[in-house]
Amino acid sequence: MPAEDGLPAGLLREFRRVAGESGVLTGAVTAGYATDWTGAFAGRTPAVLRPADPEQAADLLRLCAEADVAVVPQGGNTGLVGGGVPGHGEVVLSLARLRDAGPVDPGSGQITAGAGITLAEVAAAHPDFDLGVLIASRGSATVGGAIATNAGGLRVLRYGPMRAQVRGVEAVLSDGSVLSHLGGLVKDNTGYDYPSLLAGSEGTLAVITAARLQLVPRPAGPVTVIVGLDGVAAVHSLALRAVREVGGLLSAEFFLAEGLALLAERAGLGPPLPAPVPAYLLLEAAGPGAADDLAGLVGDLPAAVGTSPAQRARLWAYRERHPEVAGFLGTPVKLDVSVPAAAWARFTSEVPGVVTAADPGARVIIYGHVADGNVHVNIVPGGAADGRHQDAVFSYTASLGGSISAEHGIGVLKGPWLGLARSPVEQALFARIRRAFDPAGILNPHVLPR
Ligand code: 2HG
Ligand code: ZN
Repeated sequence: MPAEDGLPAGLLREFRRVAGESGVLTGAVTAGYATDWTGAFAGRTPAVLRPADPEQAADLLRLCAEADVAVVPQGGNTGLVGGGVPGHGEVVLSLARLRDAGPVDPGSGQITAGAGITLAEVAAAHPDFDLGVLIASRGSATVGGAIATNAGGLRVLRYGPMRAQVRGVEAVLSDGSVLSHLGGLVKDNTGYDYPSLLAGSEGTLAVITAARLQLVPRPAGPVTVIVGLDGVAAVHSLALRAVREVGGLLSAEFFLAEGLALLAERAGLGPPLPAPVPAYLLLEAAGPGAADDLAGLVGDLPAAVGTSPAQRARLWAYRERHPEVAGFLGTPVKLDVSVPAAAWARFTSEVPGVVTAADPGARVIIYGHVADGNVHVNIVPGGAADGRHQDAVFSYTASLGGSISAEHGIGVLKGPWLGLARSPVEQALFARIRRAFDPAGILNPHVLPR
């Protein structure tokens, strides 16, 4: 078992020899790396390592492997399942300083970006291109972390999750070797697609130091609309019609009256529509015909439309600020599940009752991504956050054929429930893959089976 409390004598000095004084943090300044932004996961670390280049990252990792010291790789620390927080006294390997980025190649629409570049920076790198993955934390979330967690977000229905944007990676293994496959060829059928395997591996296989990303043409003339509806069944059927009938559809997101009321009360957001309704569907589309397609779809339903950047940002705030809502009331338990389309409306209307049956004092805020079946269940516990909320929501999700993690990963929050999603045979294979990449067993040892 890798050492987690304190460090072997002389190791800090070795870290400083590799990364310099500024590349090794100890003491009070490590606090921000040891807690997540929601406050749900708090740990401590004897050292935060901040390599300035991939070679330093490789040397630091090799030192940790030789000393049998556990490491938690960390990007922008925006994760929601505790997978990037040193909950057991691990060393933190922050990739924030790996910020080299090449130019966007206009021929292929690709960019090579260091792991510490933020998603917002990638999206802004060229006027004609955008990053297909759009998440609310894009100003802090980094390329490395977004790949390692296979981030999803607001445009998955159109462009897929982070895995689908990756054409190649550079990564370091715990033995200090550097894997590099950054050529970006679209057709490259030469064996195992390990970049795809690293996407969603949650820092357990290798540490991503750079990636070759496929960008998408920047959507032209995007139009955003919030439609008011009488419930989640109507939200679902209108979103599915939008997928079929609106050619340039980018997003289909929903939120409910309760979350909106809290945003009004705590964040001062005025109502999006003249009269309140039970459920809201936000649609965004771009390209020729987008405005007409959306108008045809919405018909006489109450709606607010945005075309300018300011109008669209105002409408998006209702949805993008929902992750903050539960935090207004307490320390949230944030669950992100997906269910088959046929079960989506039932799940979404019944899950608050499933939670309150397990914890009568809980508050439940529901919102998320409609077209890919992903519902965010944000819970402010009334009783202890002792796993009862996960038990209730995950069992219900699994009973409907759903997944206990649609986009945030397993981390430490969901580890005990992985058996609801993955068989013993699959989990044993996970452990064997892991040993092949990281025989020392030092990478994020408390996340995923080992
Ligand atoms: C979103 O879709 C994110 O807004 C965050 O996945 C969800 O905070 C959450 O639970
Ligand atoms: Zn989400």
